[in-house]
Formats: sequence, C-alpha cells, structure tokens
Amino acid sequence: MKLGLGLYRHMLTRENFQFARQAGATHVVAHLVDYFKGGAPGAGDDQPTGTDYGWGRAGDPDQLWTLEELTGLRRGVEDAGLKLEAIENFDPAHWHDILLDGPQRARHIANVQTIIRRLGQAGIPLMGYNFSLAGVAGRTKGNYARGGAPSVGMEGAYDQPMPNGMVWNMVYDPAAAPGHVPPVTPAQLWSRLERFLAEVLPVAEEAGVRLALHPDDPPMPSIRGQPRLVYQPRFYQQVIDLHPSPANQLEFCVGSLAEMTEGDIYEVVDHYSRQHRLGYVHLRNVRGKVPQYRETFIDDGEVDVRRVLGILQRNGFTGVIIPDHAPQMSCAAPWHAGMAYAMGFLQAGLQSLPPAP
Ligand SMILES: [Mn+2]
Repeated sequence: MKLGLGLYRHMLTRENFQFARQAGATHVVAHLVDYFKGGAPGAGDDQPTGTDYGWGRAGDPDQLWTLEELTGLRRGVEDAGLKLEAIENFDPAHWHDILLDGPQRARHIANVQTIIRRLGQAGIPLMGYNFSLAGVAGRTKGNYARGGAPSVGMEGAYDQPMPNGMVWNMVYDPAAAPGHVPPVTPAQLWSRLERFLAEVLPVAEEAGVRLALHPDDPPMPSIRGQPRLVYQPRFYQQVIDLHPSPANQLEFCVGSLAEMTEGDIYEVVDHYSRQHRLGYVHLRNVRGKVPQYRETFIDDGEVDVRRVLGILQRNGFTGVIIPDHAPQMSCAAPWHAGMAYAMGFLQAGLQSLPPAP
C-alpha cells in the first residue's frame, strides 16, 4: 500500500507537493474542479461545506482540461519526487446533463470520454467521481473534534429543494429559470449511472484509465429531496455488478462508509477489498452515523484505522490511501497541520503492518 495526499485545485503548487513528500506521501490525488470559486468566503484550505447555493460556481463548460494541463501537472508532481495517482471529480460544467439526463447529455458523454482519453495520454491511471445530484451538501462545520478543532459533520437531514441551474452542489447556470429541479426516483438515478458506465467504461479501458466511484457523502437516502445511490455499504456491490469492466472501480471512502447506518465497517472493508475493485482509498475517522455524525482526528473516532489497514493489507490492496479530510489544527497552517498529523498516523500504521502476502 502507498500513502498519498489529496490536494484541492488552488493547492496544486510546488510547495504543497514538497509538503506531501515531506509528510511521507509517494503519491498525489489532485482535484481540478475549483470548489472555492464564488462560494462562501473564509474557508481557507479547509474542505468546503457551502450554503443553500452550494460551494460556488462550476467551471467553463467550453473548456475541458487539456492534455497540456494534465501533462504539466503530472510533471510538476514528479519533479517533487511523487506520482500523480488520480484526478478526483468531474466539473459539473462538463457533465451536468449526464447526472440530470438533460438535453446536452450526448455532448457531456463526449466530454467525459475526451477527459478520460486525455488522462490516459497524460499517464494518470485513475479518475475519481461522485455520481450524485445533490453532491456533498447538508454538512455543517463546528468545533467538533478533539480540543475544539474545527471539523465537519451533520446535524440532521437536509432536504431544501435544489434550485434550477445547480447540480452536485455547484451552480452551472446562474441564469437558470426560477424554480427547483424536480425529484427523480432511485430507479431513474441508477439507470443514469448504468448508461454512463456503459458509454464510458469501454473508453476508459482503451485509455488505460480506471474510474473510481465515491460513495455518497453524506450517506443519506436523500439530500435536497433527491435520491442517492451508495448510502449503505451494500449498494457498492450494485455498482460493481452493473458492469463487469475491470475499469469499474471504487473510490473507497472509509469515513463515508462508517457514517452509514448499516453494516460493520471491518466486514465492509473485507468484502470490497477482496474483490480487488478498490481504485484508491479515502481513510479518515468519524463518530456517529447519519444524520448525526462528526469527522474526528484519525486516532479519535469509532473506526480502528489500524485494523482497516490490516484488512486491506491481508486482502492484497496495493493502491494509494489518502487521508481525505482532517480537522483543522490551531496554528498558522491549520489544514497542513491537520493533514501532517493524519499522514504521520497512517505512516506509522503502514510501517507496523506485517509484510504483504
Ligand atoms: Mn471521501
């Protein structure tokens, strides 16, 4: 297993690559969607939570990530002695009508196919994605973690209807007509995922890229009145069974899985890691279950993270683990201190494992 660090778009700098290497990472997962554009101010480097209008504005619908941009990013990461393992998340501007089954769906499928081909050409092996209408919405921030450290959680259901022009917790069309996105059924949403996989996975296989699906965060059966797909651990199996392609993989978020109301987290990790479908792993800790949970320091939640590492090792997972999120620590660099703490813990956990089978 390999240790990586996830970096948001505005943090893809030489200094942060060096920070990642110094913290023991050998790999980087990069976000190219700018979640912080036009959103709630004052978030710093912390994960966004946003408002009823989401995180902010989606990107340029006519500007896909270019091969030069992707290759340049990979080279920058490699110059710091690291490897670029994955890009995490599509921009709603590029694929909203795949999620919404809207009039531009065919164009958006072509967008995603182009992006995946470019990842392959740039030598980036994984694309993480989150097939969700409401996206990562409905979470709150507070001094939830040990010592009053700012962290993220949930304090109840969130079903404010989603305004038109918005999907995946970002605004792609600020000029959309007033009104709300009509709710769909779970069956409709599953069928959208199935069609997406059927059209995109053959291209991914050809490009040498694997697609890795994040479970719903937060894992509620509905957010903003819209259904969600993977809000219990068993629904991950349904994703695997939708398409037999080896490129159909999971962005295996242990924190989100632990927030679910069903399942034993160690059995869940065992069940999915033995199928060899984990693209990469988000490993963080949490207390509670939806709709009442809090993200904690990695050593301070209900998940025995070292036990999770042991199961992954035993089942032959050899991919990358990133800390996903961490509470912010009281100092001049709250995000970096929180991540360095998580990285040190994970590094010690990895070093204390028995040799890989
Ligand atoms: Mn995650």
